[in-house]
Amino acid sequence: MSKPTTGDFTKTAGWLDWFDGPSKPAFVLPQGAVDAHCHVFGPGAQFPYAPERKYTPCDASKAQLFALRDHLGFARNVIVQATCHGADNRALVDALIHSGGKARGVATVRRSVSDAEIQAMHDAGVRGVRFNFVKRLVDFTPKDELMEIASRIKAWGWHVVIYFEAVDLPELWDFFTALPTTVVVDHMGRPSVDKPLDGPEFELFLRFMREHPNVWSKVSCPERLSVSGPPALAGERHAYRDVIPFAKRVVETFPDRVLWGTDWPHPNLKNHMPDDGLLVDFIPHIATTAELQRKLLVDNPMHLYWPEEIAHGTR
Ligand code: 0GY
Repeated sequence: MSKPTTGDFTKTAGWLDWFDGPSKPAFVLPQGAVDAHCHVFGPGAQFPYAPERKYTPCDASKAQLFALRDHLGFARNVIVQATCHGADNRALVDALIHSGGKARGVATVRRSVSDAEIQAMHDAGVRGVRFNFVKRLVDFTPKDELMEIASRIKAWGWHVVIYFEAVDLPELWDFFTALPTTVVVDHMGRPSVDKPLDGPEFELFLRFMREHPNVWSKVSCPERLSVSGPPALAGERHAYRDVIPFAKRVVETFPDRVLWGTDWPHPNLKNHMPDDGLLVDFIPHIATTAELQRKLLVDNPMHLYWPEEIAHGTR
């Protein structure tokens, strides 16, 4: 997978470029594996970034994403709208349409979205909306607007993806537990992995999942959550070790409600850019049996994003 040196590739100061030439993972993904959290950005000249964005990403095109998918051994992608594109889902929809059915999406919409626009996004492959509560990424949206959106998209069989920081879960609990759809949490609700695994913060997240069977979690983004960081030695493949007990606990406690994704191209990371091959090698540390791996990477994402293929046995 190589980057264009001209054309749609723009490097932006203050934001790290994504990792070029990711390694080939040692872990062989199960057949039909889904990268259930990744993004496309721009190209900005064709799909401009949102004026209200809090960061400007590097362009990361659909062709580059699909090349990474093939390189790592994934069969499909779930492309998630990131805040830098606001509620303008054109880059996402363009990628879905050109994926040959191998990508589905999660959009961001406002209250003003029309039923015809929702239908057009559905036809392109959108299956959910994302509500982002991370304060460094977005301005506040009133909860009544979000609840209205959730109630509307439910009619299309879509779900809601939520992104928040662990410290904000108590305040958001009542809103989250009132959502009328399946609810998918990004990156385990961003636990502080330097706090105890059995401490009150992570226990609250586990309780959130335990008491609400409609809540799922992505056990993704060790590179964002880790305090210990990437491998210190070149060639070492065991990275982000401090995140393992947290992700493993979620996978083993809720094996039928977990998803995994690369988060490529890792927007808004300022300290280091992960090698996507190393991220794939993180998976067998958190899903330690072939059965858990198949649920995490194939069965669960297929259930949520391509249910018709399971129903018709076309997989
Ligand atoms: C992620 C994480 C981040 C960014 C966004 O929508 C976004 O801009 O989600 C982040 O900065 O933590 O999932 O891509």
